[in-house]
Amino acid sequence: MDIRGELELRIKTIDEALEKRLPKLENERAEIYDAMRYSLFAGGKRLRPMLMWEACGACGGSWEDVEPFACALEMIHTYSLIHDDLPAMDNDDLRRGLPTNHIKFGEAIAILAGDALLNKAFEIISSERYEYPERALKAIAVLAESSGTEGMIGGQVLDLESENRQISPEELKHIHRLKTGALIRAACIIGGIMAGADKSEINALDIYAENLGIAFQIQDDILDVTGSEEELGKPIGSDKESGKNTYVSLYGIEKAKQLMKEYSENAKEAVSALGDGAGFLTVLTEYLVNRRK
Ligand code: GRG
Repeated sequence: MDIRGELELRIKTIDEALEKRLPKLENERAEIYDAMRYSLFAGGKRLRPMLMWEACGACGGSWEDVEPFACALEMIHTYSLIHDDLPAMDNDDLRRGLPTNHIKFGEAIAILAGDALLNKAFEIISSERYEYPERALKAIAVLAESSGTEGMIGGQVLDLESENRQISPEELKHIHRLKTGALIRAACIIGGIMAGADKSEINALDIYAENLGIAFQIQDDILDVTGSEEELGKPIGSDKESGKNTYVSLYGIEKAKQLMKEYSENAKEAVSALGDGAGFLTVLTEYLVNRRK
Protein backbone atom coordinates (compact mmCIF):
# COMPACT_ATOMS: atom_id res chain seq x y z
CA MET A 1 0.00 0.00 0.00
CA ASP A 2 1.26 3.50 -0.87
CA ILE A 3 0.65 4.91 2.60
CA ARG A 4 1.68 8.49 1.69
CA GLY A 5 -0.73 8.47 -1.25
CA GLU A 6 -3.53 7.04 0.90
CA LEU A 7 -2.93 9.70 3.56
CA GLU A 8 -2.82 12.50 1.01
CA LEU A 9 -6.14 11.42 -0.50
CA ARG A 10 -7.76 11.54 2.92
CA ILE A 11 -6.10 14.85 3.83
CA LYS A 12 -7.48 16.36 0.60
CA THR A 13 -11.05 15.37 1.50
CA ILE A 14 -10.63 16.67 5.07
CA ASP A 15 -9.11 19.96 3.87
CA GLU A 16 -11.94 20.51 1.39
CA ALA A 17 -14.50 19.99 4.15
CA LEU A 18 -12.68 22.40 6.47
CA GLU A 19 -12.47 24.97 3.68
CA LYS A 20 -16.27 24.80 3.27
CA ARG A 21 -16.84 24.97 7.03
CA LEU A 22 -14.53 27.95 7.52
CA PRO A 23 -14.24 29.92 4.27
CA LYS A 24 -12.22 33.09 3.94
CA LEU A 25 -14.41 36.12 4.68
CA GLU A 26 -13.90 39.65 3.45
CA ASN A 27 -15.93 41.66 5.92
CA GLU A 28 -15.14 43.93 8.86
CA ARG A 29 -14.19 40.82 10.88
CA ALA A 30 -11.79 39.50 8.24
CA GLU A 31 -8.85 39.52 10.66
CA ILE A 32 -10.30 36.98 13.08
CA TYR A 33 -11.21 34.66 10.18
CA ASP A 34 -7.68 35.06 8.81
CA ALA A 35 -6.21 34.18 12.21
CA MET A 36 -8.46 31.12 12.58
CA ARG A 37 -7.67 29.93 9.06
CA TYR A 38 -3.96 30.65 9.43
CA SER A 39 -3.58 27.93 12.05
CA LEU A 40 -6.30 25.63 10.69
CA PHE A 41 -4.54 25.43 7.32
CA ALA A 42 -0.94 25.49 8.53
CA GLY A 43 -0.16 21.92 7.47
CA GLY A 44 -1.38 19.72 10.33
CA LYS A 45 -1.39 15.96 9.81
CA ARG A 46 -5.21 15.76 10.22
CA LEU A 47 -4.68 12.75 12.44
CA ARG A 48 -7.84 13.16 14.50
CA PRO A 49 -10.30 13.57 11.58
CA MET A 50 -8.58 10.66 9.86
CA LEU A 51 -8.94 8.45 12.91
CA MET A 52 -12.61 9.39 13.23
CA TRP A 53 -13.25 8.60 9.59
CA GLU A 54 -11.44 5.26 9.80
CA ALA A 55 -13.09 4.27 13.08
CA CYS A 56 -16.47 5.06 11.52
CA GLY A 57 -15.56 3.05 8.41
CA ALA A 58 -14.42 0.11 10.53
CA CYS A 59 -17.92 0.00 12.05
CA GLY A 60 -19.75 0.28 8.73
CA GLY A 61 -20.14 4.08 8.43
CA SER A 62 -18.84 6.60 5.90
CA TRP A 63 -17.06 9.98 5.74
CA GLU A 64 -20.44 11.76 5.40
CA ASP A 65 -21.52 10.32 8.76
CA VAL A 66 -18.65 12.01 10.59
CA GLU A 67 -17.74 15.02 8.44
CA PRO A 68 -19.16 17.73 10.79
CA PHE A 69 -17.54 16.09 13.83
CA ALA A 70 -14.23 15.57 12.05
CA CYS A 71 -14.10 19.29 11.15
CA ALA A 72 -15.15 20.29 14.67
CA LEU A 73 -12.50 18.10 16.27
CA GLU A 74 -9.74 19.49 14.06
CA MET A 75 -10.88 23.02 15.01
CA ILE A 76 -10.70 22.14 18.71
CA HIS A 77 -7.26 20.59 18.24
CA THR A 78 -6.13 23.75 16.41
CA TYR A 79 -7.47 26.03 19.16
CA SER A 80 -5.56 24.00 21.76
CA LEU A 81 -2.32 24.44 19.81
CA ILE A 82 -2.86 28.21 19.43
CA HIS A 83 -3.46 28.61 23.16
CA ASP A 84 -0.68 26.18 24.09
CA ASP A 85 1.82 28.34 22.17
CA LEU A 86 0.83 31.58 23.97
CA PRO A 87 3.33 33.36 26.25
CA ALA A 88 1.22 32.37 29.28
CA MET A 89 1.69 28.70 28.40
CA ASP A 90 4.58 27.30 26.33
CA ASN A 91 5.59 30.64 24.81
CA ASP A 92 6.55 29.16 21.45
CA ASP A 93 7.38 31.25 18.38
CA LEU A 94 7.33 28.49 15.81
CA ARG A 95 4.90 25.70 14.94
CA ARG A 96 4.83 23.56 11.82
CA GLY A 97 7.67 25.71 10.48
CA LEU A 98 5.62 28.91 10.68
CA PRO A 99 5.37 31.76 13.21
CA THR A 100 2.83 30.82 15.87
CA ASN A 101 -0.56 32.52 15.80
CA HIS A 102 0.27 35.17 18.43
CA ILE A 103 3.55 36.02 16.69
CA LYS A 104 1.68 36.56 13.43
CA PHE A 105 -1.50 38.25 14.73
CA GLY A 106 -0.68 39.40 18.26
CA GLU A 107 -1.69 37.87 21.55
CA ALA A 108 -5.23 39.26 21.78
CA ILE A 109 -6.27 38.04 18.33
CA ALA A 110 -4.60 34.65 18.95
CA ILE A 111 -6.63 34.15 22.14
CA LEU A 112 -9.80 35.14 20.30
CA ALA A 113 -8.96 32.94 17.29
CA GLY A 114 -8.63 29.95 19.63
CA ASP A 115 -11.91 30.81 21.37
CA ALA A 116 -13.64 31.33 18.03
CA LEU A 117 -12.46 27.94 16.70
CA LEU A 118 -13.87 26.26 19.78
CA ASN A 119 -17.21 28.02 19.35
CA LYS A 120 -17.28 27.33 15.61
CA ALA A 121 -16.75 23.62 16.35
CA PHE A 122 -19.86 23.41 18.51
CA GLU A 123 -21.84 25.62 16.13
CA ILE A 124 -21.10 23.19 13.28
CA ILE A 125 -22.08 20.00 15.09
CA SER A 126 -25.14 21.44 16.79
CA SER A 127 -26.66 23.00 13.67
CA GLU A 128 -26.36 20.00 11.35
CA ARG A 129 -29.40 17.91 10.31
CA TYR A 130 -28.66 14.30 11.18
CA GLU A 131 -30.22 11.06 10.01
CA TYR A 132 -29.75 9.69 13.55
CA PRO A 133 -30.00 12.72 15.90
CA GLU A 134 -29.64 10.56 19.03
CA ARG A 135 -26.19 9.41 17.84
CA ALA A 136 -25.17 13.01 17.18
CA LEU A 137 -26.30 14.12 20.63
CA LYS A 138 -24.19 11.41 22.22
CA ALA A 139 -21.22 12.39 20.06
CA ILE A 140 -21.59 16.07 21.02
CA ALA A 141 -21.43 15.11 24.69
CA VAL A 142 -18.31 13.00 24.08
CA LEU A 143 -16.61 15.89 22.29
CA ALA A 144 -17.50 18.42 24.99
CA GLU A 145 -16.31 16.18 27.79
CA SER A 146 -13.10 15.14 26.02
CA SER A 147 -12.01 18.68 25.34
CA GLY A 148 -12.95 20.04 28.78
CA THR A 149 -11.84 19.70 32.39
CA GLU A 150 -12.37 15.93 32.37
CA GLY A 151 -10.24 15.65 29.22
CA MET A 152 -7.73 17.81 27.37
CA ILE A 153 -7.97 20.93 29.54
CA GLY A 154 -7.77 18.80 32.69
CA GLY A 155 -4.59 17.20 31.32
CA GLN A 156 -3.09 20.56 30.41
CA VAL A 157 -3.71 21.84 33.96
CA LEU A 158 -2.08 18.75 35.50
CA ASP A 159 0.83 19.13 33.10
CA LEU A 160 1.35 22.77 34.06
CA GLU A 161 1.21 21.88 37.74
CA SER A 162 3.77 19.12 37.31
CA GLU A 163 6.45 21.28 35.70
CA ASN A 164 9.76 21.36 37.55
CA ARG A 165 8.88 18.56 39.94
CA GLN A 166 9.52 14.85 39.64
CA ILE A 167 6.36 12.86 38.95
CA SER A 168 5.67 9.13 39.00
CA PRO A 169 5.15 7.03 35.84
CA GLU A 170 1.46 6.66 36.82
CA GLU A 171 1.05 10.45 37.04
CA LEU A 172 2.72 10.91 33.67
CA LYS A 173 0.41 8.37 32.07
CA HIS A 174 -2.61 10.01 33.67
CA ILE A 175 -1.61 13.47 32.39
CA HIS A 176 -1.12 12.24 28.83
CA ARG A 177 -4.25 10.11 28.84
CA LEU A 178 -6.08 13.38 29.32
CA LYS A 179 -3.98 15.97 27.52
CA THR A 180 -3.20 14.05 24.34
CA GLY A 181 -5.31 10.93 24.69
CA ALA A 182 -8.72 12.49 25.26
CA LEU A 183 -9.06 13.97 21.76
CA ILE A 184 -7.64 10.85 20.13
CA ARG A 185 -10.13 8.77 22.07
CA ALA A 186 -12.94 11.18 21.14
CA ALA A 187 -12.02 10.78 17.47
CA CYS A 188 -12.33 7.00 17.62
CA ILE A 189 -15.39 6.80 19.86
CA ILE A 190 -17.32 9.42 17.88
CA GLY A 191 -16.45 7.52 14.69
CA GLY A 192 -18.01 4.44 16.25
CA ILE A 193 -21.05 6.25 17.64
CA MET A 194 -21.88 7.91 14.32
CA ALA A 195 -21.64 4.53 12.57
CA GLY A 196 -24.08 3.03 15.06
CA ALA A 197 -21.42 0.71 16.51
CA ASP A 198 -22.42 -1.77 19.21
CA LYS A 199 -20.91 -1.94 22.70
CA SER A 200 -18.16 -4.41 21.83
CA GLU A 201 -17.07 -2.35 18.81
CA ILE A 202 -16.96 0.84 20.90
CA ASN A 203 -14.97 -1.05 23.51
CA ALA A 204 -12.43 -2.20 20.91
CA LEU A 205 -12.10 1.38 19.62
CA ASP A 206 -11.71 2.64 23.18
CA ILE A 207 -8.82 0.25 23.96
CA TYR A 208 -7.26 1.02 20.58
CA ALA A 209 -7.43 4.79 21.17
CA GLU A 210 -6.16 4.57 24.73
CA ASN A 211 -3.04 2.70 23.62
CA LEU A 212 -2.52 4.71 20.45
CA GLY A 213 -2.76 7.98 22.40
CA ILE A 214 0.05 6.94 24.72
CA ALA A 215 2.21 5.56 21.89
CA PHE A 216 1.67 8.84 19.99
CA GLN A 217 2.69 10.93 23.00
CA ILE A 218 5.80 8.82 23.62
CA GLN A 219 6.84 9.35 20.00
CA ASP A 220 6.22 13.10 20.46
CA ASP A 221 8.55 13.06 23.48
CA ILE A 222 11.17 11.04 21.58
CA LEU A 223 11.03 13.42 18.61
CA ASP A 224 11.61 16.37 20.92
CA VAL A 225 15.02 14.81 21.61
CA THR A 226 15.91 12.96 18.40
CA GLY A 227 14.05 15.01 15.76
CA SER A 228 15.36 17.95 13.77
CA GLU A 229 14.03 21.49 13.78
CA GLU A 230 13.71 21.24 10.00
CA GLU A 231 11.50 18.13 10.11
CA LEU A 232 9.44 19.14 13.15
CA GLY A 233 9.01 22.79 12.19
CA LYS A 234 9.75 23.86 15.79
CA PRO A 235 12.82 23.96 18.04
CA ILE A 236 13.87 20.63 19.53
CA GLY A 237 14.76 20.12 23.20
CA SER A 238 12.01 22.46 24.37
CA ASP A 239 10.55 19.88 26.82
CA LYS A 240 13.81 19.66 28.78
CA GLU A 241 14.33 23.40 28.68
CA SER A 242 10.91 24.06 30.21
CA GLY A 243 11.35 21.39 32.90
CA LYS A 244 8.62 19.15 31.45
CA ASN A 245 8.18 15.56 32.54
CA THR A 246 8.25 13.32 29.49
CA TYR A 247 8.57 9.60 28.76
CA VAL A 248 12.18 10.28 27.80
CA SER A 249 13.02 12.22 30.98
CA LEU A 250 11.40 9.54 33.12
CA TYR A 251 12.52 6.36 31.37
CA GLY A 252 15.42 7.28 29.08
CA ILE A 253 15.25 7.00 25.32
CA GLU A 254 15.65 3.23 24.89
CA LYS A 255 12.99 2.29 27.43
CA ALA A 256 10.69 4.98 25.98
CA LYS A 257 11.06 3.39 22.54
CA GLN A 258 10.29 -0.04 23.98
CA LEU A 259 7.18 1.28 25.74
CA MET A 260 6.02 2.97 22.56
CA LYS A 261 6.30 -0.33 20.73
CA GLU A 262 4.33 -2.13 23.44
CA TYR A 263 1.50 0.42 23.39
CA SER A 264 1.30 0.42 19.60
CA GLU A 265 1.16 -3.39 19.55
CA ASN A 266 -1.67 -3.29 22.12
CA ALA A 267 -3.49 -0.78 19.92
CA LYS A 268 -3.18 -2.95 16.85
CA GLU A 269 -4.33 -6.02 18.72
CA ALA A 270 -7.41 -4.23 20.06
CA VAL A 271 -8.50 -3.03 16.66
CA SER A 272 -7.97 -6.39 14.98
CA ALA A 273 -11.23 -7.44 16.69
CA LEU A 274 -13.04 -5.17 14.22
CA GLY A 275 -11.93 -7.24 11.23
CA ASP A 276 -10.72 -6.20 7.78
CA GLY A 277 -12.54 -2.86 7.82
CA ALA A 278 -10.08 -1.70 10.48
CA GLY A 279 -7.01 -2.42 8.34
CA PHE A 280 -6.15 1.21 7.81
CA LEU A 281 -6.26 1.90 11.57
CA THR A 282 -3.43 -0.61 11.88
CA VAL A 283 -1.52 1.07 9.05
CA LEU A 284 -2.10 4.47 10.68
CA THR A 285 -0.72 3.19 13.98
CA GLU A 286 2.51 2.07 12.28
CA TYR A 287 2.78 5.36 10.43
CA LEU A 288 2.26 7.44 13.58
CA VAL A 289 4.84 5.67 15.70
CA ASN A 290 7.39 5.87 12.88
CA ARG A 291 6.67 9.50 12.00
CA ARG A 292 9.42 12.12 11.97
CA LYS A 293 7.14 15.12 12.54
C1 GRG B 1 -4.22 25.05 25.81
C2 GRG B 1 -6.57 24.19 26.13
C3 GRG B 1 -5.17 23.93 25.88
C4 GRG B 1 -4.77 22.66 25.73
C5 GRG B 1 -3.44 22.31 25.35
C6 GRG B 1 -3.11 19.54 23.15
C7 GRG B 1 -2.52 20.51 24.09
C8 GRG B 1 -3.27 20.84 25.29
C9 GRG B 1 -1.36 21.13 23.84
C10 GRG B 1 -0.58 20.96 22.62
C11 GRG B 1 0.85 20.68 22.90
C12 GRG B 1 1.19 19.26 22.81
C13 GRG B 1 2.56 18.92 22.42
C14 GRG B 1 0.29 18.34 23.07
C15 GRG B 1 0.53 16.93 22.97
C16 GRG B 1 -0.34 16.41 21.89
C17 GRG B 1 0.30 16.62 20.59
C18 GRG B 1 1.44 15.78 20.25
C19 GRG B 1 -0.19 17.55 19.79
C20 GRG B 1 0.27 17.74 18.42
O1 GRG B 1 -0.61 17.00 17.62
P1 GRG B 1 -0.30 16.67 16.12
O2 GRG B 1 1.09 16.09 16.01
O3 GRG B 1 -0.28 18.13 15.47
O4 GRG B 1 -1.41 15.88 15.58
P2 GRG B 1 -0.47 18.57 13.96
O5 GRG B 1 0.47 19.74 13.80
O6 GRG B 1 -0.13 17.45 13.03
O7 GRG B 1 -1.90 19.00 13.83
